[in-house]
Amino acid sequence: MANTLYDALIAPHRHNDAPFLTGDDGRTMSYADFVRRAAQIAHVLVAAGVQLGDRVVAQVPKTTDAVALYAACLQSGAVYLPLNTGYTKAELGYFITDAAPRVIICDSKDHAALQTLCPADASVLTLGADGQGSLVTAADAASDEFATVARGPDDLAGLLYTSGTTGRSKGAMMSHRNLLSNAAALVDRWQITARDRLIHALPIFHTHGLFVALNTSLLAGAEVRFMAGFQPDAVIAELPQSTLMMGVPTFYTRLLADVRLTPDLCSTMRLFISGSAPLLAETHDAFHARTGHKILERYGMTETNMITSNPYAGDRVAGTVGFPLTGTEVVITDPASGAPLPQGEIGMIEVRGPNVFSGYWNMPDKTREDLRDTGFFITGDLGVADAEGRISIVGRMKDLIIAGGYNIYPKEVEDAINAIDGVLESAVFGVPDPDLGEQVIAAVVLEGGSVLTVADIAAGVASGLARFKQPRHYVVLDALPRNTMGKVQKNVLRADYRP
Ligand code: MCA
Ligand code: AMP
Repeated sequence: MANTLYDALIAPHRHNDAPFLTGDDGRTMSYADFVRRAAQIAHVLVAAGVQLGDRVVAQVPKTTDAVALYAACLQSGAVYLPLNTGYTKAELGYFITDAAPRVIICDSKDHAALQTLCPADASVLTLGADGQGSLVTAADAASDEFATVARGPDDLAGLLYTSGTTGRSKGAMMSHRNLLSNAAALVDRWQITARDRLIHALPIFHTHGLFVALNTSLLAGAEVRFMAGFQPDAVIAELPQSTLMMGVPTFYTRLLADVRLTPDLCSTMRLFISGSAPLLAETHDAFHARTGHKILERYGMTETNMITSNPYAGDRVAGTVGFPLTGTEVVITDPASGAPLPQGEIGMIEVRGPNVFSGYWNMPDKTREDLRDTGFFITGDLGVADAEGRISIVGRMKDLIIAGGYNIYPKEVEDAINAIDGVLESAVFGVPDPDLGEQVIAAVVLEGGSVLTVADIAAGVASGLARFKQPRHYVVLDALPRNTMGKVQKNVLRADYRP
């Protein structure tokens, strides 16, 4: 049966004995083993009741079986829904209610908590960091041949939640076409081949580590050194055996802080890629001076996959995100009217192409707001194109903080703070951080007579929000600065509390 992504990414490796994933324990899963493992897991999903188009939630540690689970979802016609392992039970409850999955796969330690959130017609299976769990046991006993379920280019392959300015996360519906077209454009732009060995230290629950890094490797047949997380020691040990790395800017600033980073260490490396957050020109230049490599910066979003990239062969210009990928159109528009602006003017970045998602799950109104009838998606990022068409991102229309490549929407954090008894209102904003790019600060106004302390507020927030979203500092103010229209002036707060 034809299945767009499975046929392109996984089926061709059925008899490929080349290494695919090598974990921190030094064990390698070959491509052929991977294909067989995916088939075994596909049997487990079907036995658990998964049918065409059913969502499969995965909140699992980074293991090779977690990647096989993604492939198994493709092969069985399910929709893969990965979730950040840092999410609290309150956050998970929202996603599970919204997506109504048939199966939830979680770390063994979270089984009891997830069981209480599990819909009546769904079930929970486990996959732990040690590679053990009920999913593993069942897969070990299953056949390693599975009749691939038919899926076409417009069918859903993934549902990725992305926070929003309204404070409610939205599920971006990614089709087989969206993912395959983008992987193909990136393999072409970055010239990835079966001779590459990728250092993979990103989480696999977001577009960057999942689709950008793994779909391109699968398409090209590249080898992946699969690390549980970003540890400079481990990356430095692997650089001399590798050719490619993809990371967020924090990876590069942390590597630069290590004296072992030298041109010799990087002599087999072909390409360092950065994305998910702005790469400072000073980081780009310092990396070049230290290693001789110009980091290639690219730009993307969950809803669109990758949009632009600096060239592989041409000039990689610091502070710019390069040119639209093949097949993808970018226009810069007037944020108020939506009309295209003359070249050189700053405006809203809008994107159209086979990479752009089909809409938000269960949110037709929000989809209509962000996705025009013409097919252009309104990114919320402000940019400018130079005479050659090279794009630079100069700001954001959306109220968003990016820390270490993770997105934090202030509204969601403000809602959590405002819900605490004794808080009148709050404003959450980002300030520059040398390690994570930005860090989260909260200005809080208490109700008259409230005896709340900062520790009380921090504890109240911790119960509901993942650690990475929690403010690093709180300031208690008598009133928030507002303009004459009554709007909170976050620029004033940012200037006042800049480190
Ligand atoms: C960890 N912490 C963070 C972050 N990461 N806090 C804010 N922002 C973060 N990104 C918390 C930890 O819980 C811990 O809290 C404290 O900060 C210090 O942790 P540390 O050990 O330094 O963190 P780490 O484990 O080294 O992680 C930093 C990291 C990681 C390596 C930068 O966050 C990471 O891998 N980021 C990549 C995110 C990513 O893949 N983004 C792509 C999204 P405590 O001390 O209290 O315990 S996809 C996307 O954006 C689009 C599509 C695109 O274009 O790619
Ligand atoms: P996400 O919602 O996690 O998909 O994050 C997408 C957002 O990350 C984009 O809208 C941008 O604001 C930001 N982003 C991604 N890549 C870059 C980059 N290279 N430079 C600046 N911002 C980026």
